[in-house]
Amino acid sequence: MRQWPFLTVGLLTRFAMQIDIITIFPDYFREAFDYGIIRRARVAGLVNIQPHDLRAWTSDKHHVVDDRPFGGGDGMVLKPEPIFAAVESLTGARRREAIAPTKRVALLSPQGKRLTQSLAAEFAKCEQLVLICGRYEGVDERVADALVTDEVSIGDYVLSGGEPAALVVVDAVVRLIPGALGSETSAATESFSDGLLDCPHYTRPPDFEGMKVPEVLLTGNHAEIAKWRQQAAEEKTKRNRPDLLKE
Ligand code: 6GU
Repeated sequence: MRQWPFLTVGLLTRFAMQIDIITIFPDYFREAFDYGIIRRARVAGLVNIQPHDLRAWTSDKHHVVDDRPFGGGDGMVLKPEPIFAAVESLTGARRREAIAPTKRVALLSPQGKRLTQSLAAEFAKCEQLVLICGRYEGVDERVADALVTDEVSIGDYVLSGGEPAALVVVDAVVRLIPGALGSETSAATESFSDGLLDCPHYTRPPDFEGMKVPEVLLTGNHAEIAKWRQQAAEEKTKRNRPDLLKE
């Protein structure tokens, strides 16, 4: 019988997914993957998540990872050499064209394409995902130009570094690995999988300080409940995310 890292989930046999995070703050991630679905997926052997200190790939005495920008300006820019060396040692490739099609190398930066549920689903299919955490001031553009397969942003706001974005990507991806969620249906019924936000949910008590749970949910009429949920999801989407309804 094949042992780890092969896994059989349902009828499929696959590798444990490898996620490597290149960062100047590896300690930032110390406990981040020890909770909930991510912990469960790790314990089940579905995924191995490893933060790496970028400074390990420097060759100078002071482990310098950044330098002043050509052309002047504020802030420091992450140097290309340690990042190319890190990606080469983790993937075997130091150019985008040489990265195996089963692998993705993503630079996290506010200049990236937006993370979406469909990009997360693509990442969840690969055998290795390498996340490079940029700094707010910048990363030498040759990384985006020649090394990575994807440049990814998590939204239109500025973070001081890619580390919180890496947490977001890992969470969105790991829960889509087959076997990571308790029931395989739950990923298909939540927000964005059908282009709408999720419907509202209620639990006991049926009357909380005068705020009542919609009557239909208490009836046990599953056809009516399904109709209500679809309509409530549409209304909520229209109210909070009208952009999702415009095609
Ligand atoms: Cl991936 N990095 C930074 N620094 N800021 C961001 C971001 C990433 N996504 C949105 N804002």
